[in-house]
Amino acid sequence: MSSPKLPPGQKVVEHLPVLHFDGIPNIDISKWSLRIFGLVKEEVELSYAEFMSLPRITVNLDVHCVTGWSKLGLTWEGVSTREIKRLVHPSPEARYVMVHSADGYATNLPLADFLAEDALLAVKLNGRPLTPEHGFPVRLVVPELYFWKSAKWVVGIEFMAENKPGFWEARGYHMRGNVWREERHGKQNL
Ligand SMILES: Nc1nc2c(c(=O)[nH]1)N[C@H]1C(S)=C(S)[C@@H](COP(=O)(O)O)O[C@H]1N2
Ligand SMILES: [Mo]
Repeated sequence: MSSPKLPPGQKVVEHLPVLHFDGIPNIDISKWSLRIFGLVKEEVELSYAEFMSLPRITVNLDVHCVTGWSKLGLTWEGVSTREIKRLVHPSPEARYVMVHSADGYATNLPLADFLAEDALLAVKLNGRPLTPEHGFPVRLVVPELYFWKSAKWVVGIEFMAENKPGFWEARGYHMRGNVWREERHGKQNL
């Protein structure tokens, strides 16, 4: 039996929509940096050149927006989140991650989901550099969780002991957001 491709309550779309809560932030690559901080042995701040010199992986991942659309079969290239873990050595107490974005967005996820085998900080989509509307220069992409967890325009990754709600989680979305369990909304958030 092959595993289902489409999570419950989702419809396939032909083209990847563009969705964000506010505008596309203006990012000057000479000033951009990725700060990895919180419960880590070594805090790190990477320049664009430093980030782009990290080893990369290429994965095929479907994306599923909580509003009901799914785009199947996207190819993403970027830095594995496991590479980020190797860089900073999170402390054993770290169990959650908050991802911070240049547009003021943030989203929280369990460390185990952040470190899923195919999870990555993507710099390319379908062989081309990310466009500004899809998160240039760097966006998170995590499998199995609704696409709101895949923050665009990432500038910070914070390792935490306690779970905290991000932008949508504070507005009623689920703290985990697993697509197969249909974890769309959470009552338990705050
Ligand atoms: N920084 C940031 N990341 C974000 C969002 C946002 O508003 N700001 N929206 C999320 C939501 S709800 C979705 S569905 C996807 C959309 O990504 P796309 O525009 O590349 O399709 O980005 C996610 N990441
Ligand atoms: Mo979404």
